[in-house]
Amino acid sequence: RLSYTSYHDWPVIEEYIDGIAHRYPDLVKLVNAARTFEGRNLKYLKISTTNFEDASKPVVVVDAAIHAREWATIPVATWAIRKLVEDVTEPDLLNNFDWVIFPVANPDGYTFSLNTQRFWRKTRSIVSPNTKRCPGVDGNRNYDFHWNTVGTSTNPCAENYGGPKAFSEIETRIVRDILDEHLSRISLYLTIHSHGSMILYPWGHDGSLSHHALGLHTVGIEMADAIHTKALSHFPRYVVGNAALVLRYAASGASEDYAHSVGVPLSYTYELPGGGRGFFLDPIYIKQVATETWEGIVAGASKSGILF
Ligand code: 0X9
Ligand code: ZN
Repeated sequence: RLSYTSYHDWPVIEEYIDGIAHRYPDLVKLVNAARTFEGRNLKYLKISTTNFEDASKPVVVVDAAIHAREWATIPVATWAIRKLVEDVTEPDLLNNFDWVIFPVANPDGYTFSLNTQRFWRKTRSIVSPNTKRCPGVDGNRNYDFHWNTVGTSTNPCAENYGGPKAFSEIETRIVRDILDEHLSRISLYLTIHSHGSMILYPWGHDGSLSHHALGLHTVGIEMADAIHTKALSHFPRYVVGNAALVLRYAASGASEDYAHSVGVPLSYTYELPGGGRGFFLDPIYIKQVATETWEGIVAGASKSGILF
């Protein structure tokens, strides 16, 4: 079992993911999707009480830690695995949905943030000889939806460098492929970020609303309410709304916009609560944030099933 009192490095999390797949072969399928620039495995779990490949149920897709420094997003994803596999308290949610959980979308960046530069955000790829000095691409500017148009940079040294082209990064291509593989039945896509206590929905590149805005907002509120029932007053209450409007900046090439653009009806960015020091959530709050966020995921999945 993984502890929720400290942050773990990638090898520990990788072992946990492998161990779950090994111990629950009837429920969990490990997908070793690809290798990163630095040679780590990009791995995610397919969780299904029947056969995932029957394609009979709606799918909920959750990814975390595409941004390296957003450490607290990883325990949120592994907690979801725990509640679906090890300690099932919502059997309906497990039975009625298939789940894809991708707990560390950017293990190279996460490792660099843990060991070398706490506030590292991007991947670690060297995309051309002239990016050797400034490696890495902002995964959340690398998706192919209005790519490289707003809130993004063409300077490889910038924090929000969108990459030499859309989907230049293996990390974002894997998420693209997950979405593509199950598109017709993905009822909910959540990408977990930190921080800010926000639930954000499309369109984040220009602040306009999609035709699904009513559903997006309604389910967003339901998720925030569910989190609130378990939340500590220590953290601010979640704000729900359009990504560009709530954040007060537009940014293109983000995954929640992309997922929605290809047809996922309910697609959100979660910005988890932050500690007093911004991206650093005090480890004493890891378990709290993991359990309260799970309530949001539960609410979102249930509602997505009704609407689907
Ligand atoms: O800017 C981002 O990539 C996200 N915030 S973060 O602080 N985690 O970097 C927000 C993305 C919001 N979504 C869109 N702009 N579509
Ligand atoms: Zn982020």
